[in-house]
Amino acid sequence: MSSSLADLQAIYETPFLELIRRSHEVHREHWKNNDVQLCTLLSIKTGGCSEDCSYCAQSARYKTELEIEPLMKCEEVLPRARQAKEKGAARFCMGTAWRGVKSGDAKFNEVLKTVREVSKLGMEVCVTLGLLGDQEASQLKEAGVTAYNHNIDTSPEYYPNIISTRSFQDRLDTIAAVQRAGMSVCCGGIIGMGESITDRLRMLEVLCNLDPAPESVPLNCLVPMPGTPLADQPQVDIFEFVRLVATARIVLPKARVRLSAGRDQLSREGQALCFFAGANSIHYGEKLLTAENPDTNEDVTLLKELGLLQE
Ligand code: SAM
Ligand code: DTB
Ligand code: SF4
Repeated sequence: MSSSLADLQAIYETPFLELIRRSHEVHREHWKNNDVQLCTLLSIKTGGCSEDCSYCAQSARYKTELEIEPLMKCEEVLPRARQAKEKGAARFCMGTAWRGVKSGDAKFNEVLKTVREVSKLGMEVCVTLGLLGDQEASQLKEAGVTAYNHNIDTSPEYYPNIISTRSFQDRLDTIAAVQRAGMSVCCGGIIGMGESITDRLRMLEVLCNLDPAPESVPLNCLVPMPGTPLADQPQVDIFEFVRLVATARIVLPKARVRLSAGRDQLSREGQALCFFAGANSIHYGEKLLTAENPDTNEDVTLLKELGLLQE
């Protein structure tokens, strides 16, 4: 559904209970089985990244507490993917601290090998490797990637305050290459970086005007990482977050709306409100890429109590 900024503002500003009533209705209409998908993340190349994303602990430009690790080999990744599946993950997403990938590069070839093996396990396979072009996208698709995660992060207007080494347009170009190769697009952003509500809605405007709309929309609350320029940002207000989830659900009815980073700062009640408003996926595992994530037992308990665990 393509929507203008004015449409999005009108939705977002609806009285709170009316907004979540409406988004819940949209949700039930499009998602008959009302479940929450579990997606496990694994950082297969951690730290030492050339880019300057001001939220990221993995950028080599900031003095963060992170230890740099080399690219994990296929044999090291596979047991982690199997374990994720055994614990109930329906999707496995592998991330690298890279600007992007180039066809023919030995490290990219290693990732392709890993994808070929992981895709045999029967989960949805997602990767997030940074910028890519048509050739790289086709190779990933052929290896068995089902979805490519590449976030626009924020509004086009606020973006230059956050990243200088890759443009907003670079991101749109990568998303277009992913679409041409026939992979699903997982694309969302981060809130809590000092942006305005209008910026958040502009971000949703860009997302819901992608054609086709993204299959998955991760909504991250900034995890303020020590040493990064955004280390001291205050926590996002829960009602602002729920409003954004509800607005996303209404304008992107068929997308999986994912509660991504920052969920360990949300209460159980806060998460339940997000699920009611239309969120239907979480990252599941002890860690996100490098940051903390809620304990898996607590997540399972919560989802069971709410009757939302995927069969
Ligand atoms: N290097 C690749 C890239 O930037 O496209 C892939 C990995 S990158 C870590 C994936 C996404 O994680 C970023 O686009 C951003 O939206 C999110 N992210 C990274 N650090 C975060 C943080 N501290 N808080 C919230 N989200 C974060
Ligand atoms: C997304 O939007 N969020 C996930 C996933 N896609 C790859 C990553 C969140 C990273 C949070 C910070 C960290 O773990 O370093
Ligand atoms: Fe590198 Fe990705 Fe982190 Fe940016 S978000 S610094 S590209 S790992």
